Amino acid sequence: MSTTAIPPLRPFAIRFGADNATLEPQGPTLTRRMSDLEGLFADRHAWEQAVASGDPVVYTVVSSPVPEVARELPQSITTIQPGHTGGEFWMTKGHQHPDPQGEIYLGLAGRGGLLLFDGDRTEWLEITPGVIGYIPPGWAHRSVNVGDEPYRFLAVYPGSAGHDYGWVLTHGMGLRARRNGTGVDLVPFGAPGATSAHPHGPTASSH
Ligand code: S6P
Ligand code: ZN
Repeated sequence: MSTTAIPPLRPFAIRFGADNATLEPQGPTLTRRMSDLEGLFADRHAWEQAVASGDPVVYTVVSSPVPEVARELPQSITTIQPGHTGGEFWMTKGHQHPDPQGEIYLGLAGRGGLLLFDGDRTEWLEITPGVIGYIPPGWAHRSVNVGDEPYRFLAVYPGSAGHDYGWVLTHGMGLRARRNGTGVDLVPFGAPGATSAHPHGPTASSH
C-alpha cells in the first residue's frame, strides 16, 4: 500500500523509520519549498531572496495511507528543516480546521514550538521528543523549528477536520517566533518591520 486507502479499512500496523521519517505502508507525501510560503514571513524581501537563492525545502509531510474522511484518524509526520528568514524561524504555513476538531502532536526529534491562535488568545508550546501538544478545537496551529537540527513530529487528527489556510492569512497567528542568539523571541504578529498578514499571500487551499 503506497497511496491513500479506501474505507472500510482493516486493522493494520505502520512501521515508522526514525532515521529518515518513512512510514511503511506510506501514503501521500508533501514538500513545501520557500516559494510555497509567500506572504507568511514578515520580511518579504528576505523571503524573495531565499526563493531566488535556491528555493530551499522548508518542510515535508509524510502521511500514512489512512484517508482524510469522516470517522477515520489520519496521521502524518512533519519534518521542518532548521533555518530562519529575516530573523524568523522556519515554520509551517499554519491552518485552522474548518470543522473545529482537536488534534495531537508528538515530538519525535529536534526542538520545536507549537504556536496556537484562536483569533484572540495566543499560546506557545515547546515540543521536544516525547512531548505531546494538544490542539483544542477552534485553535489555528503553526509549527516552528527553533533548533539547529530538523524538527520532527507526529500529528494525529480527525479525518473530517479539513485544512483552512486562508484563515491564517486573514487573521494571522497572533505572534511570530524570531531567532535571538540561541533563544526564541515571540513578538506581536504586526510588530514594526512586519507586513500585514497577507497583502500578496496565496489563497486558501488544502494539501
Ligand atoms: C494536519 C496537521 C499537520 C500539518 C503539517 C503541515 O492537521 O496539523 O499534519 O498539516 O504539520 O502544516 P500545514 O500548516 O502546512 O498544514
Ligand atoms: Zn491541523
